[in-house]
Amino acid sequence: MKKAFLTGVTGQDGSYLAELLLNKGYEVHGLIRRSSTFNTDRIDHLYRDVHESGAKLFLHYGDLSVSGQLMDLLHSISPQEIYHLGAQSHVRVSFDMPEYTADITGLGTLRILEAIRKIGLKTKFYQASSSEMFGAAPPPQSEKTIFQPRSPYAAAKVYAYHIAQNYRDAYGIFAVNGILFNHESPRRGETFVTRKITRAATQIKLGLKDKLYLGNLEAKRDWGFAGDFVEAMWLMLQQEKPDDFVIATGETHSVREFAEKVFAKLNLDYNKHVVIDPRYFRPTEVDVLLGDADKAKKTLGWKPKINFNELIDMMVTADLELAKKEKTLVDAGFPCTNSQRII
Ligand code: NAP
Ligand code: G4F
Repeated sequence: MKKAFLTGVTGQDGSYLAELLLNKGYEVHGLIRRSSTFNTDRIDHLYRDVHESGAKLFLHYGDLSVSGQLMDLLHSISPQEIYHLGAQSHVRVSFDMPEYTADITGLGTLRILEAIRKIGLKTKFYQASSSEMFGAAPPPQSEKTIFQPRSPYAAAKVYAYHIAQNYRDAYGIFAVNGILFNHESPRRGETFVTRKITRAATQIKLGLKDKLYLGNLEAKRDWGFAGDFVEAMWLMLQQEKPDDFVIATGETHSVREFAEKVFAKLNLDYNKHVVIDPRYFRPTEVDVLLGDADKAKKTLGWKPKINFNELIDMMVTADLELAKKEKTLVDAGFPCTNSQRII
């Protein structure tokens, strides 16, 4: 039985990847952070009590800032595959917390690579690189495009990308960079723009709120489905040689278009509810991301299964169900706190 170690297992991608690996018969070990509230919602459906026989998902407390403990964990688990997905992953927040972002998103990668090197672990390593690294580079962006990072997050990811390549060249570690364009799902964090829109629009539909405050509506993104994208991660680690791959749908849409489609699907007038709030503008913006995933198609045989409209349908349907549950609570006299959150 193959063993995989995942950082970021409680995140959007970690949950889909854990599902995929468990379905393939892997034993999955995930790094989780201690939190005063539960942070395992996205993987609770996968977890079986370790005291029961047949448990295949094991969770370990740790943090990407603590190298000694990462080393101890990797030494004791000795996984054949490591998927490093953990990061401070929010671009806007990286302007508020640049040092923390550099530490976790940049140096976190180095800490794992150093652990692999020092232990002498024979393992394959996946680095969650990002299309945000392309920044100001004109579209379409491919593996050959020069990075022009536009945020502390992107700069940290560029460091992580290069250090993964360096450890591949210097120490022969099987390290790959998956340069993934934006990917979304009903499990997307609620402060990323797609989910923020589908959550708010469905709550507006049920009368739970009236306004949705957004920043730059003209930015364009190449949005795919997270469930499709984690398959590409796995495929990259099944290759004989380590290499770097762009993963994208090859279509780009503006934030405005995404919001208009969501509101139209719910028979709502977008103009009555969407309000621009400059607090969501970024000091420097990435205007257009559009990926060229030709190399992944040819080498990995990967292509996305869910298109833009299907992604919107999936997210709106799931969030409408969530909003209905919230409405039941509100009607019963319990406050719905979601609309009060700062996102
Ligand atoms: P996400 O939902 O924000 O998940 C991030 C994960 O990292 C969570 O499990 C989080 O734990 C964990 N984490 C954060 N800080 C940590 C720390 N100090 N120590 C240990 N774990 C920590 O992100 P995602 O969308 O799944 O993305 C996965 C990875 O791909 C990230 O590296 C992201 O930067 C990258 N990426 C994402 C996209 C995208 O469109 N989704 C595109 C390209 C690249 P908690 O649950 O406790 O917060
Ligand atoms: O949903 P976003 O916050 O995603 P962003 O910045 O593209 O980053 C995501 O994708 C990257 C891959 O390219 C990942 F590496 C990263 O970890 C993350 O998953 O914002 C998308 C666009 C931006 O241009 C932003 O300015 O939407 C615009 N936007 C407009 N109003 C907003 C809002 N973004 C957010 N989060 N909130 C708003 O109210």
